[in-house]
Amino acid sequence: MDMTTSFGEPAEAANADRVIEMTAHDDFSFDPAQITVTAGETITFRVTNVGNLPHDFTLGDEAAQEEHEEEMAEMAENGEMMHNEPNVLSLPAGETHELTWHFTEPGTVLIGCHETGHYAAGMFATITVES
Ligand SMILES: [Cu+2]
Repeated sequence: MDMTTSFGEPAEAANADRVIEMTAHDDFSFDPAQITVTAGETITFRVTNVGNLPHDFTLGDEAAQEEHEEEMAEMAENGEMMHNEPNVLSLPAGETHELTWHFTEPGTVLIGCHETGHYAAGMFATITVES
């Protein structure tokens, strides 16, 4: 769980200030698609894949999204599985998983799905971190 980034850091679910329920859909969307949090808040995202396709949930700024998109593409080519990263949830069809994150800096953070083609199709949500 050791990961500190410009967009925050992983946190324990027990320390969450609130829970945001989200769904991932086969039309390449997350609901809600716009989320507002406050810098300093710790949020548990409880995410359900309500579709039939696998999806994932990757929290990070634009650079982190692009990096993860490349990693996923390489892994798909090599037939590898995604390893555990504290800012990523793998969401098989029908499953619900949780990720808790402490937001430290004001700015914009994205949630992207990096199954092949999904992010490019617009599968992301935007988190506005207010000061
Ligand atoms: Cu997806």
